[in-house]
Amino acid sequence: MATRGQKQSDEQRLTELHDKLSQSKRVLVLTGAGVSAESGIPTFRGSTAGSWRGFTISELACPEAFQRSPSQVWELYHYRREKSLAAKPNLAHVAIAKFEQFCLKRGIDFMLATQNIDRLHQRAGSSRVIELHRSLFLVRCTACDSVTENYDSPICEALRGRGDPSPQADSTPIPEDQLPRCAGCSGLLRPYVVWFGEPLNEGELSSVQEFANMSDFVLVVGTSNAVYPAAMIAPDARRSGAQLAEFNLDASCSSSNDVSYFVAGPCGSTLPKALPRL
Ligand code: BV8
Ligand code: ZN
Repeated sequence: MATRGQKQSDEQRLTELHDKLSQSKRVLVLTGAGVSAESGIPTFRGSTAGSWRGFTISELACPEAFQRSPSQVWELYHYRREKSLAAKPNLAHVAIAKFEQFCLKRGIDFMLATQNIDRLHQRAGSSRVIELHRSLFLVRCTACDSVTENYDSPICEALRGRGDPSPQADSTPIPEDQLPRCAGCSGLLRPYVVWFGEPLNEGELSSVQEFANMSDFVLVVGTSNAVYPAAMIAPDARRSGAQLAEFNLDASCSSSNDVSYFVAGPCGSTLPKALPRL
């Protein structure tokens, strides 16, 4: 437990960070699953991790799993789509959106890059979000490759009531012709997220890397920094001269051993204190 003296110095550090951010010229915010944890969306790793039928995320978020069982993979993504649609942005998403407005007004270059696929940043009012792993609300046809946005709930009738995360849930495969299909060619649709083993959008990734490497500050929020290439962004920026400020429940997840500010605690409480707003 923090002593009174330590609490005071934590507050002083937050004030110092707040002041430095208002005087910055360029700031990148990089977020991960922890930023949505207080909206009720489970993380993948750490103490707030959820589990879907006992699988790890990398066992199902890959092309091989979709090939083996499109029904199982669609159940997982249907479950996550419905969970995200029902969730509300929390105080951390709002603090980041307000900080963007502050930066815009003050002429500070600002970029938000997220590993999340839930679209909660956009719903909190962030205007330009780089979605490194794309989105739960994009689908791609496996036959004609067309990509479309899709917010249908459920995405198809056969998935209604399916996707229960418990290992005892009904996992009878849904026939492929009843899974989400392309409106143009009737081909099987897939969730258009970046799966393990698939490349990120090269242009977007390099624009984030370039921005990070020229930033005064990179704020690393709610990520275990375990997934590449996103995990390299903060340490590379540090080597290029950016200061890192990290917001996480747990210091052991640090993105670099050279973090200027480590802010421990739920980011819905810590970010509103650290980020300037108008
Ligand atoms: C690729 C979308 C190349 C899908 C996801 C180098 C070294 C080692 C391995 C690799 C490497 N390079 C590539 C790899 C392989 C692999 C990889 O990184 N593996 C890891 C596991 C070792 N990477 C890839 O395959 C990538 N592709 O490199 O392609 C290529 C090039 C050319 C041609 C072909 C291929 C693609 C990776 C993308 C995977 N897709 N997401 C989906 O979600 O279904 S990643 C997955 O992890 C999640 O979805 C999420 O987006 C991502 C990152 O996780 P985090 O966001 O950090 O979340 P996590 O749960 O881990 O942590 C949460 C944190 O929050 C915790 O620290 C917790 O303490 C904290 N927290 C909790 N609550 C709070 C909080 N903090 C503050 N406040 C709170 N309230
Ligand atoms: Zn098609």
